[in-house]
Amino acid sequence: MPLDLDQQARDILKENDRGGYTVPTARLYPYQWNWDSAFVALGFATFDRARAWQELDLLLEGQWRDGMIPHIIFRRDDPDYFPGPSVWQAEGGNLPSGGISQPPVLASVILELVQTGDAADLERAEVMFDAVLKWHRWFHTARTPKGCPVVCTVHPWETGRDNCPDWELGFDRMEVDPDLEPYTRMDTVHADVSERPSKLQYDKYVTIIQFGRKVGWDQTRLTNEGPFLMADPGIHFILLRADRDLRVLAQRLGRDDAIRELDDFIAKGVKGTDYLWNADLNAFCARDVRSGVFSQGFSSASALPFYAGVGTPEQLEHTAQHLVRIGGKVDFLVPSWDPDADGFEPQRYWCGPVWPQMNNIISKGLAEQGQDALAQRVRSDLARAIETSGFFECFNSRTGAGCIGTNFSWTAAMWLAWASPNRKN
Ligand code: 9WN
Repeated sequence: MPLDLDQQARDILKENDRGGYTVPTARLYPYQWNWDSAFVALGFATFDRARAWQELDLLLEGQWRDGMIPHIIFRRDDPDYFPGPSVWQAEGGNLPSGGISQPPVLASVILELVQTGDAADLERAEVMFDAVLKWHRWFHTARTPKGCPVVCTVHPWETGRDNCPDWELGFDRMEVDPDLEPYTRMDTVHADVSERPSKLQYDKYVTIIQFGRKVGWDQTRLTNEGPFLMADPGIHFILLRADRDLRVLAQRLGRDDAIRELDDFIAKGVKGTDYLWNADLNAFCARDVRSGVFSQGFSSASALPFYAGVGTPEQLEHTAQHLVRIGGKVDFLVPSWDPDADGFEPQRYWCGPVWPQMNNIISKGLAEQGQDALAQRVRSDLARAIETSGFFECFNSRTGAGCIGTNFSWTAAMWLAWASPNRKN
């Protein structure tokens, strides 16, 4: 059976190929998404390395002049998705795009391709280095409000964890724009409404877009004056890991000129980590920046300090204990939200399902830090969910049933690159 699944996974990536870039799934997400594409490149690399690099080339085509790599690149207008290019009206680069970014896994993916490849891979990485460094600099400047010790986020979509209950804190502080333009959601045409975010959440997502438009997508203004400002352990830990990986790449490439700047980014990330430590819960949690209030649940992003190589021995021990506790409550680790916290729903988008790409980076970090049993469980739980249900976008953490998008690119990629028993990691 696994061999058959390997073939299915390769077929999904090829079917979702739109000529050099891959859509996450047909209809529901008909464009190129930022962190999806990075994970997808790892899947392609298992059978077509040239295609893997092409995916990343096309992602970089969407980079803005200020350095941001947007969360979506719109190469055409597709009526299947809301909000499309005419709603965003964000033109900071050469292609129409979303006006926000997404978790910066790109540098880590590039390093992985280099470490598993040869001189040709290093050459491809060299061409991309400056663009990626510019993106990291953008996070450390445009998304770092004055006086704040960590990089922040202005929109739940930027975190990639759209309707995780973490973001209710930021949403509670904001009003829906009284001049909200009428809109028609398309996600609920393609997916079950019980698995998607609510109407009020969509109204607030669109309110932030309207603010972005009002300030002409000036990213510093969006950060400092926008309606939503939270710190996300996901972006924080992923960026810290990516800064470290970019530094390793700089050394491989002899780019000594970039080392000091990367060291500063890494030092800032390490120092800022305690800002996200919620001592009431003994966990790294999202935090509303303007009020200082912490979110009160362990999300899948709370499990990433291992991946970032940061945290005290006590903080890491508490984090591992949370995973053990949660592992006793669900059949499939790692749910996107804490089963013991308010708002847990094992089938509703980021309120409780298991996400393939999150399991990958969580498990990678756990394995690197000697947490072998947990790392193995996180990997085999995802493999079991895929074997049980197929290549869904995410999976109900209690039953393993597939949720939302089918024939999903990052699920296929994570199977090929990591979770398949045929894969020797
Ligand atoms: C908004 C594509 C993306 C993922 C995100 C996931 C979902 C979009 C949406 O789909 O977000 O960016 O419309 O729901 O939450 O992580 O990148 O797969």
